Amino acid sequence: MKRFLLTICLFWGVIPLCAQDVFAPWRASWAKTAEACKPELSVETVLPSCRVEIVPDASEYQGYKAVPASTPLYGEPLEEGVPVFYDLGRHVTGYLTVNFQITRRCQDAPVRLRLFFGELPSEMTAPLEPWASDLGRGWMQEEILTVEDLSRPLEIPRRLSGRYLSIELLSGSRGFDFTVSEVSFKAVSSASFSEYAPDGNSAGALYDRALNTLRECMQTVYEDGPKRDRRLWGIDAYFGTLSNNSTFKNHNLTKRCLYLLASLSSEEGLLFADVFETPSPHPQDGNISLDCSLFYPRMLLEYAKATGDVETVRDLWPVVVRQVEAAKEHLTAEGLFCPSVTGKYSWLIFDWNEGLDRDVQTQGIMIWALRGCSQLAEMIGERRRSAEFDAFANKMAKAVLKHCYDRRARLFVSGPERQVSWNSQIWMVVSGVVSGERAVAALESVARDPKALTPGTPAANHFLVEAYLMSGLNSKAGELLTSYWGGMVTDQTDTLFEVYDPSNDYTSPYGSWQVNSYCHLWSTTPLFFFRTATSSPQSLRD
Ligand code: RAM
Repeated sequence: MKRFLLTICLFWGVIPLCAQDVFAPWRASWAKTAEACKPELSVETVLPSCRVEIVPDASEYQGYKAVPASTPLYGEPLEEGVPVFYDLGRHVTGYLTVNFQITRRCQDAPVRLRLFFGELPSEMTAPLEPWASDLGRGWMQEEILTVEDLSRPLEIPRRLSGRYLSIELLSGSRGFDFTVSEVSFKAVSSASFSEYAPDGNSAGALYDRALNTLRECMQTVYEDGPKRDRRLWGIDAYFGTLSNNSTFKNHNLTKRCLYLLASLSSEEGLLFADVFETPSPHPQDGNISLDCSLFYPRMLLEYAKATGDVETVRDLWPVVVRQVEAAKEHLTAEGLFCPSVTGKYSWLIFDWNEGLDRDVQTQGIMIWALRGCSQLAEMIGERRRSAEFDAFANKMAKAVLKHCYDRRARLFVSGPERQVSWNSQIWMVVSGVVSGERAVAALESVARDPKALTPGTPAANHFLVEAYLMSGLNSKAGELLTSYWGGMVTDQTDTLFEVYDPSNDYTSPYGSWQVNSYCHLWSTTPLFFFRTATSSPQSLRD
């Protein structure tokens, strides 16, 4: 209670906001709680299901597939320049060990090997040079090494994530031959490997892939993608919370992430968009994003709704209030988001969508966050604060309806160019600015506009499903889950992707599809929709 009173003092003027570190009274305790919530990782040994050949097939995603090889799993002597490929049978994250066996004479020279670990068949044969991405080539799971003693297990220290392995002899010796005698992989996750094993759930393959993806991303934090970026992002953790609440219910993982983000916030009390756990917890400095920080109250709300843990809401209340108060500095007096007031934020993150005008979207995200803050305030008995949050949300809703709603076209337009985008309509529905017939009209009007910018990521499409469900357009929600997420279901992968464009297998915000993550947390929320929609009066399946 003392902490809570201190909060009241801090945020209502008794402790001056000009303090060096606004969260100094709580930061150490938040870090301690985050550490105390660190989960143990389950470990499962996975052996390859078979040797495979990577063959072109225009009918497959990105034009390649892995087909079982006629050769035995082990025993064939490695030939220089001829890689051998293994399929581990499913996407795994963890640590690889390879054992070798001399098949002719004895080792008389060190050998140079190239190991490559990938998520898709196409990754296994695609050239890495010239490197085309603006992200580091280091993300590619390629290990070039010299082995002096093939009698010892080769343990790769780097954590790997994917499904396919290639082993290539770059340089051997005429004096002897050797083969791979065993490949084994220690898969790790903070989610159980047995619970919720693919059960042919009525949603079938999509549900199973979403579950596999979630399990892979649930490490000692919610990782956005276990191959890349391998770290805690505020936005992705929100989606992970929804999916985890609907499946594994490892609520301590969510709690850890909430406390870790809080403990690593800036001295001005702003949340960083992403944080690292190692070598010791630290934020990606310089990466503070207004829209990302507004997902935090909603993540806390989903955690609190699932657990009833009001104490944590109270403990993290200063973080919630600070994010919203700071965002308010970017509004006009009328309550309209004004991006020109960049201030403390480095960028707006939501949705990889070239050319998207984010004014209306950010207005919606903030109203959505405020509505969440109002519910959190109710939970901790702060009725006056709850009413204040709602009143401010109403003010912002009134302002965006006044300035950005095109009554003739019956949809919202964003920015000085009055841009029409799906994202603007989605966020005006999700935030409750429009509902009922007006919400349906906005979603149907934008669908009729061929020039309207479409959602850029599964994260944005998640909110389109939400908008459809909130507008009673359940069959459209079901169609979108089936067509968009269903489009990621291939028999060459068993996870869901960071980026997916039904019209272009090679789309990438990074300049190279090879560095895309094909196992990404924000794509797992069919797990949430299948669980919650079936409990709603109108199921996704109606
Ligand atoms: C990339 C990843 C990550 C996302 C950020 C905004 O780094 O897709 O998951 O949260 O962008």
